[in-house]
Amino acid sequence: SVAGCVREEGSGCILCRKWRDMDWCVSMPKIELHAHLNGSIRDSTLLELARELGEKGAIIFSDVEHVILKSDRALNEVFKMFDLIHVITTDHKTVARITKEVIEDFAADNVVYLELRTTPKRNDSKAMSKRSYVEAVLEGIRSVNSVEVDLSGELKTGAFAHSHSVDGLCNGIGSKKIYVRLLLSIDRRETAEAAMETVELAMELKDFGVVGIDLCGNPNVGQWLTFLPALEFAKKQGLPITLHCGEVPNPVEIHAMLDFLPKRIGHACCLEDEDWKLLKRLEIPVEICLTSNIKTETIASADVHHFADLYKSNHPLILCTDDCGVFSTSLSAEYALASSAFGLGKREMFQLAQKAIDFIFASERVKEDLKATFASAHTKLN
Ligand code: 6MZ
Repeated sequence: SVAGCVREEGSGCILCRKWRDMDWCVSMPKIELHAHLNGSIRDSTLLELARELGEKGAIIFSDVEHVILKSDRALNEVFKMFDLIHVITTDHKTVARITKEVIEDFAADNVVYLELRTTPKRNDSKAMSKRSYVEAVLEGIRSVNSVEVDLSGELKTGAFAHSHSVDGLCNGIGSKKIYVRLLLSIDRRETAEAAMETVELAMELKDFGVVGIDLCGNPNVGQWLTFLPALEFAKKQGLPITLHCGEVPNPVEIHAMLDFLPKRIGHACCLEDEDWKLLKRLEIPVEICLTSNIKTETIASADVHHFADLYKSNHPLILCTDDCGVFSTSLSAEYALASSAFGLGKREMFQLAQKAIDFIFASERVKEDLKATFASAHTKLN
């Protein structure tokens, strides 16, 4: 039982039951396909880095402390928060550090395959190019030593940590392993040239863990046509693409995005009837970010979320976190939320998590490995 245990006739204590459900969601292997690196930073790390910058006089710590700790933010405020985070995480060493921690946190939550996305950033004052930024991210991935990391088939074995309560559950051999792949994001504030540079970089790093391209950023900024040449080039080169689509109402853009036939889309909050029909006909998988959509007030509440309709229609969808730092969530918490809001039982949650294998951008070999991981976890969990 948990602190504050409340006895309830027949079904036991609600708090204990919630606690047990969350525990079960943690113990289940999961696949994360929509997570932004700079949105997934631990609050404690952000505060520590901000305090250091404050001591150097670069920022005023007391001004940013409450901004970091705030958890409910409307959509436009979220992008201001990202500007602040980017000031805090500018140099190569910090980029590597946050990457390492983000992977450790997803692994601790029993995420067995993580497609982490991030925007390669050029910053002349830090001698940072888009390429050196991504190299710092790769360095961070390679420095993880609390869990076995598979980055592009290149296996890095560290000292396995068994300190997490869920260790050993997901691959059935008593140790933990996480596949990490990268998506390079194009930010909607960028120029057509910068977008093309990101795609070229992704092509160069295809053998080093980069598996695709994302278009993200403030949906009220930028024009679809600016990014189209770079995205078409990526498609021609065989790079899978996912688009943030319909985070705000923009019928013309939403239609153009669906016509582009991306491999997946993220959010899909503000589609009109015609777009839903098209989306379903094209069977484009949707990355669903419940907490993010609710906290940014893109969707009023879980019970009116399009998850319900898509799930009922058997449309391909994947539960994701978006920004687990900014929105104080975890992938397990997203499953627990889906379970309570839409009445999903353990069997349904497991099937939903397992189905995500079909939509990853990594190779068939990885898909086969993940199928084995889920099969083994299925035996243990049931
Ligand atoms: C659109 C988002 C986002 O790339 O610096 N990002 N873009 N909608 C969202 N919903 C809330 N959440 C995050 O990670 C931070 C960047 O990810 C995008 C924004 O462009 C943000 O600057 P990286 O690692």
